[in-house]
Amino acid sequence: MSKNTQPSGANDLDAVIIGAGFSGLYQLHCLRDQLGLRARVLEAGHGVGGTWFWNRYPGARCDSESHSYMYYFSKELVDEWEWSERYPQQPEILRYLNYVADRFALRSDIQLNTRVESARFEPGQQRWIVTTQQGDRFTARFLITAVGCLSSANIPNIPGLSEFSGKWVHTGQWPHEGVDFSGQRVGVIGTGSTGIQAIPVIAEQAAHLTVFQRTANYSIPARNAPLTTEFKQYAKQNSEEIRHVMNSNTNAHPFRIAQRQAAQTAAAQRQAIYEAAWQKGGLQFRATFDDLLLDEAANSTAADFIRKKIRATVSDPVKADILSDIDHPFAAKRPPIDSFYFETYNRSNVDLIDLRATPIERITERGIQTSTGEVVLDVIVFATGFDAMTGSLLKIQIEGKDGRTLKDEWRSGPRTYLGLQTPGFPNLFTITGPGSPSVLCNLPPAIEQHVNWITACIDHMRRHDLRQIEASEDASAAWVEQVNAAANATLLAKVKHSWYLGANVPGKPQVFMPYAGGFARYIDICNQVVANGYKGFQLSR
Ligand code: N01
Repeated sequence: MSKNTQPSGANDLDAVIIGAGFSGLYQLHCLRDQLGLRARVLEAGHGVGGTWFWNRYPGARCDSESHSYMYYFSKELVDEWEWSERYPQQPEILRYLNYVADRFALRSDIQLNTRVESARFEPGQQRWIVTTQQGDRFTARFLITAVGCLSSANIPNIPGLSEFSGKWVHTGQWPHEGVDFSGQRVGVIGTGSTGIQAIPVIAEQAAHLTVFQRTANYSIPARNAPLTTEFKQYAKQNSEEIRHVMNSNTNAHPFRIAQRQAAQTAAAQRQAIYEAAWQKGGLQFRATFDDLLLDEAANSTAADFIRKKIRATVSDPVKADILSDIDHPFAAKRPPIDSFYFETYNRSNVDLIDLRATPIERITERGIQTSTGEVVLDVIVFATGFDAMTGSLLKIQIEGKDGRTLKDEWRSGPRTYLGLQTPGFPNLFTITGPGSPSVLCNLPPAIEQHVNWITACIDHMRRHDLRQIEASEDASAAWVEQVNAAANATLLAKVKHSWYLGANVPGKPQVFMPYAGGFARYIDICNQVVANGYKGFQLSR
């Protein structure tokens, strides 16, 4: 970077970036190609792609619409790339990210098969010392984590798993050679977004599928379809407007939340609005009214509508009861969208077990033992989610300026300023970290905003000959309060068993992690911080 960093060897860099997914690729491009810094991405996988490199389960597809699930920083890239479907499948997104890596010649500065083990800030040198499992050692002025919010697999500790004689897999660590379900008796544990995508596809391949459901879930039909030529043209010709819409609303999706209230709308009209949104499909259902996440009565109008749809779709009344007995407000947990999920329960080869009534007792050599009997299985699929937002960060031993580790600092929950920095950890930036809108958003725009902010900050430091930036304790404490207040103003905080709160991982502190005040407001706050001389950060030479 500047004259005062003076790299002395190949492994002495201006910046180390951990992870080669959407975040890491763009951060490398910005630091290397815009600022001219010596930056390297360290990536554990043997390919780029992050989430989309690992999550190869059948039916893996993005819930954001393809024309919004992409980078917008380069108009040429927007014009060159063509998506085939309304929601892109995992292989297509992986192809896109590989295309980006080639298009911007990023590979020469990405080191694959390299898992970062530890990072320690050396206050005397004002540099990070980064070591990897493979035995490399790097030093860098800046350390930027781009490890993803949903990348640390949560495999529940069910007794007996090691005795199971069949095959078991977690959806987030899917074997690259695939899993052949033909002729197999398969059990899927989990009915979150992932399970809801995988179950219909596995049901078509397997001899028999048993779904183990702990918590019933809402889902809206995705209505996936090939994109028309007209739509592809529209998306390219209106890319600036689409980008503007994403950056000026709550969830960074390419549609606006309707400015009307379900609670104030006549029942027949409300029904017609929900029906139209159901037919249109996708996450836009959540945007039909602007009080759905604020008012329980308003929310229950949407929840009741979906429950009736489930009952109308599933022909077996017992299964319909189990699937529609949902214990939380609609969209207060991340709302899934699906392709023929509820219809799948009408297949003769699909059973559903309600774990609330008949919990899993253990895994046996032959299958899964619930309180009422043993289900014999050849394959168990864990669609059981992730140690979200903090899991992948805390697997790395990150030690700040006073020798305190991030794990210690976050013992009672993540404490950040804007999700970007933590006091005590100078020059460490986290892309879409806890305390930022992150998982409540369509992620690529949230990633671009964070990367742009970090890049501009580093550029500012370089131009002013500053070597160190650190979030202040006061600013972080105030921000944590704002994050809590934003969540408490919505129904999101009312759900006790949600991964937004860390409740899905035993022993994890239960703190609402993402910033729920909206993406547009968050952008505004970040911009204000810069306009006020990086207020809340301590910058020093
Ligand atoms: O994980 P989840 P996911 N015994 O945590 C159940 C993103 N995503 O992988 O609700 C029995 O939501 C658990 O039950 P319960 C998206 O943001 C994006 O599905 O805890 N069951 C639940 O049913 C999403 O929200 C895309 O009672 C157990 C399920 O497993 C996030 O990833 C696609 C259990 C876990 O659901 C995570 O979704 C897919 C146990 N011991 C996912 N432990 C895109 O399109 C857990 N469960 C971009």
